[in-house]
Amino acid sequence: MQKRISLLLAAALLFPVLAWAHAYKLGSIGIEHPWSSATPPNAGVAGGYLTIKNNGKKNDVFLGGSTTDAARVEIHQMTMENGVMRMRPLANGLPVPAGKGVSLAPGGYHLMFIKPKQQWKDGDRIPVVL
Ligand SMILES: [Cu+2]
Repeated sequence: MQKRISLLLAAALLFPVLAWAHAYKLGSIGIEHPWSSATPPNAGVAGGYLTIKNNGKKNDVFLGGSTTDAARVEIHQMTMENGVMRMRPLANGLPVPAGKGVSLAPGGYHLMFIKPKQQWKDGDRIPVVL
């Protein structure tokens, strides 16, 4: 059973300063398949996933986002340490090299929504500004 919540991405053009180091390159950045898993009641966090494509000629950095449905949004990296899955925030953002794509997916990089304001149910749509 896979429950998926779509993330409604606000037009990045309206909020370039919040997300992209190089706002003038927004035209070359593509966002694909944003989604989140459903949460149990009173969940402390929720994961968000998407693919970012940089079709430009310059490297870029994904710096994060915001949403009205959680306290804040972090970019996390999942790693194995001594057989235990751990995750930590990426303090300097996630590099998106020129001509390449980066996927945020379960088990790897992901958006971490801290303190969702209500339970996220299958079919919900969560607005996120990147
Ligand atoms: Cu996380």
